[in-house]
Amino acid sequence: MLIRKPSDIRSSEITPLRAYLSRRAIMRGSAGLIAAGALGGLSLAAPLQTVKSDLTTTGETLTSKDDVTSYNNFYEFGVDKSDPAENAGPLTTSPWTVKVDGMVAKPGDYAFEDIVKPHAIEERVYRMRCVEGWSMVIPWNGFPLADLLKRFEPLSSAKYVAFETLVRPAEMPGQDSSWPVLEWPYVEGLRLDEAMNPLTLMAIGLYGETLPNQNGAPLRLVVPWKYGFKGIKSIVRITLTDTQPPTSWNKQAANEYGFYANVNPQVDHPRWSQATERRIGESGGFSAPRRDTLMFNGYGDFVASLYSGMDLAQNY
Ligand SMILES: Nc1nc2c(c(=O)[nH]1)N[C@H]1C(S)=C(S)[C@@H](COP(=O)(O)O)O[C@H]1N2
Ligand SMILES: [Mo]
Repeated sequence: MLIRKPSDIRSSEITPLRAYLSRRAIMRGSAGLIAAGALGGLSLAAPLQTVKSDLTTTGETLTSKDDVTSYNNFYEFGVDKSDPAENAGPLTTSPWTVKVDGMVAKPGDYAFEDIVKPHAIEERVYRMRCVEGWSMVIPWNGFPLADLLKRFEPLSSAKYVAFETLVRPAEMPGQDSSWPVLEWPYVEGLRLDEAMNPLTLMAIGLYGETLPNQNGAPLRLVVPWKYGFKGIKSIVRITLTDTQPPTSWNKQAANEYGFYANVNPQVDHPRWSQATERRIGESGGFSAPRRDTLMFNGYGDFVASLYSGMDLAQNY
């Protein structure tokens, strides 16, 4: 198996989304399963056809693909930054079904292919800020969550969106651990207006290829003005509800991780300052000068109005 970098692939060879989706369908056939097995648990990274987006962040140096795919938080695969890249390869991501339920006119079990098919896949560069104090700049590929939710026709009573990650201990060794840090499934949520904000992305890829498993294949949330833990990976359920949903890190330590989790350099974590951050991959490594963290991670023009009148020290 020859592995080529995306830069080696001529644009004429880039698989249009429809061809990629049908290839996924073929992979589900028995011949495909044998072929997948022959790859020894390597996940299938397919090039994506993408369109430019006005909402992309400019003027930032991209974090290398190597750092984006090898320095991860995905506790279902272990708690060390290297665990997801080491352990997530064998995760089966096809077939993949997302249950949509709660306060929607069109609930159902939707195949990943049907979730994605109607949407143009955008390239959106976003700054990403982990609550632990490091940051990256990642070229995501995906589509606005708003466009997806509208297809399910939320009822006027719906006020929040809840998300759940897959539970599959046989393929997720962190869920099999005798000392789990978190309760499974990993759960997250957004207020409906946050979910409908144009910046909120359903990502299916990065760097122009389908998501590596360690980054949350086949689909995950990306909310660039919030701490990284809001960006729930490998989503299998989306529920519209009228009550604020529980969230994994809030359940684990409510005084440290709130529901909102907006990036805010003025509100420190109880155990460390949030005023500055370390950009992963910058020369100098851990001793490189830290950058100032920006309010709403620099996306205040788009989202500050969502929180007008709210005390952000109380609603952390
Ligand atoms: N299901 C699930 N989603 C998750 C996590 C996790 O442990 N499990 N970690 C979160 C945290 S803390 C961060 S910083 C981001 C990291 O995303 P990345 O590895 O793609 O950079 O994923 C978030 N989504
Ligand atoms: Mo994080």
